[in-house]
Amino acid sequence: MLFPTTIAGSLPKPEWLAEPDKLWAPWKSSGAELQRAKRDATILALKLQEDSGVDIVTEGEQARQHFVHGFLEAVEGIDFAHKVEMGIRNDRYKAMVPQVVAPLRLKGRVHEFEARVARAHTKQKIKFTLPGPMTIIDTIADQYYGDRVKMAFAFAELLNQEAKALQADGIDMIQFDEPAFNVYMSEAADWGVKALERAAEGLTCATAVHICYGYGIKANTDWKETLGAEWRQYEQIFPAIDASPIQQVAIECRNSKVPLELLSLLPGKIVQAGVIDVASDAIETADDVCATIEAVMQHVPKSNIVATTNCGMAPMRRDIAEAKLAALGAGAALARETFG
Ligand code: MET
Repeated sequence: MLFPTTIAGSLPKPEWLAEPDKLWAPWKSSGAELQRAKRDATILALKLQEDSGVDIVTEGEQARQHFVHGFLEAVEGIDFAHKVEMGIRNDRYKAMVPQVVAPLRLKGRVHEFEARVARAHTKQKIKFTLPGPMTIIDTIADQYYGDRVKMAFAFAELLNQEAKALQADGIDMIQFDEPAFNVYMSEAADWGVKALERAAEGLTCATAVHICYGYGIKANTDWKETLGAEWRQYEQIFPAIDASPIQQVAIECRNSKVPLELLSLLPGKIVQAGVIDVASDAIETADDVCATIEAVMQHVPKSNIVATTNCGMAPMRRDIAEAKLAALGAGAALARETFG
């Protein structure tokens, strides 16, 4: 089937699970009650995607507070009690981040609960997202390794363990989120892609990397204002990614200043093209989505195009996110009809 659909990963959480309309939303309950709420929200996220015509569904990242820290919480060797302020993504935001203080090890499984809930409640293909090694080390302080690359590879090993376990849980695609690639382009090409390959080593399920310009939060929209008329960050990293065994690349296209001809630097990849803007509350029409797909088709063979969202919808209003999901499904269906 042409133009299968998926999402970057996260959906907003229901207000009975976490405080609405924000990133890092505090949970509304704890213990067994929180666990039940996470399960219910996961099932709801699957249902909303299925009903909207999303083909490769996710668990909506309902069981984690943040796309990076959801993983870190399961890692031993990190001191969460003494957070320090750090400028992250090249000082785009100040964040209070935990510190690595000892050798890194997984305490156990990270996402087994929600992966199993998801597998039990949908017959569709499931994509599961994990933060990429470079993005992780840009979101945590180091008091132990003394070397960014060494620490990234230590995390890559842990990611690999969890990714293999997710595959065994029945997950069909693992996507590593690497927004940091768009900030540290030469490091990304130099060692970031290799760390990603380590994280994906030995996987037999589909693999993807998501590289975006961030959530629709103010720090990001302000940053985008400084990037000029043409965003060419992808140009520096795509050749290294195209040469890697990672099979799919998720990028942003809708309302983006990325020149789409850069996609021709990925001749060997499936392109998950962002056709839904997460930085605007305006709901795309099916025609908008179809037009973005048509623009991508000028540079990517149509059989290699998957339609997705530019980034996660975690901080968005729920009604808007749901309308955008529906637009994604309807727009891809229209594109199939028009270009099939
Ligand atoms: N998988 C993450 C999400 O969908 C991607 C975040 S990249 C800033 O929220």
